[in-house]
Amino acid sequence: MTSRPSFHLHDYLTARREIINAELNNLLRSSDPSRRIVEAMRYALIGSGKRLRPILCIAAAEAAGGNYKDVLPAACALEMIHTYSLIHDDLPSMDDDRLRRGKSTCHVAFDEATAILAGDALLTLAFEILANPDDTHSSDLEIRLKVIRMIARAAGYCGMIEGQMRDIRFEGKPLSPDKLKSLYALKTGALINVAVESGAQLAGCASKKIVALTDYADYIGLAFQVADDILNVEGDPDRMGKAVGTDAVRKKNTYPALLGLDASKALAGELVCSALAVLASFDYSAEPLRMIARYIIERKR
Ligand code: GRG
Repeated sequence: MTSRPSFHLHDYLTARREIINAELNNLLRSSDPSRRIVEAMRYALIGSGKRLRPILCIAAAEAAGGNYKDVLPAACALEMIHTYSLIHDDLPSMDDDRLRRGKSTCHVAFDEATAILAGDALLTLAFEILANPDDTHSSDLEIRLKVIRMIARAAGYCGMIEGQMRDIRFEGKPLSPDKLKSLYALKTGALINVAVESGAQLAGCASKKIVALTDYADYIGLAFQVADDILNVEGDPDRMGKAVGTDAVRKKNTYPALLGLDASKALAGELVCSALAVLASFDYSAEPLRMIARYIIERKR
């Protein structure tokens, strides 16, 4: 009898990050690096990000029987969209943060106008990559079109942007747990969900499995945000590469503010258990997704 190979999340994350970072570099290489806009895009994109969304896209493709090569451009496009959202979120007109990914935020390192344009440029480049006709890996055009639309909706005014709008509008005004949950489903959950679904779709996953994978993504998306709220209270700013304690200062609606720290930690644990339960019918190929679910609430950054 052959025994199952043991799975090491750290090695998996390191290997996938290397592939993603190399491809992100490659995708920006064609642009003249001395141009100020390219310099700002590269500054924000290349560095110490966890690459969670592209890794989820790849892990979902693998769980669906596909290969990382099938989804690498889409995975990189998702990281560009995520990075754009961080650049804009850090702007003086939004959260006015000075530290991100262990270094000065883009508008501090460059200037506000350049940071706005770098965010815009990463967002549009993401869709240029998704629609690239020379990408021979994911050949089914109907699926690619569906994925492009899904990603646009998740990032746009019915997804992440609406979540950010609510976050700003409700700052300092108490929200019910249900309203906070739907705000987070939009602000953070939508992009995490579409990372998983696009990976599965591009790998040709059967629709029944896609339902399970998107349920998994909903659970871990919320768990990720609850963990982020907890880290904002008790995380180590040096390890996280960004300021902590900022949510309380801004009177943001968060799970620790609403439920307290202990109940928030319990909730994060329950969400991960639910995420694992919906993957019960998946074989060993879903092991990365299972381990990532656990990592999401155990991480220190
Ligand atoms: C400005 C359109 C627009 C949207 C902003 C996602 C978002 C909406 C803002 C980010 C601010 C924030 C702290 C959100 C909470 C969760 C989150 C998305 C954290 C950052 O993501 P990580 O931890 O970051 O995956 P890295 O740097 O590892 O990629």
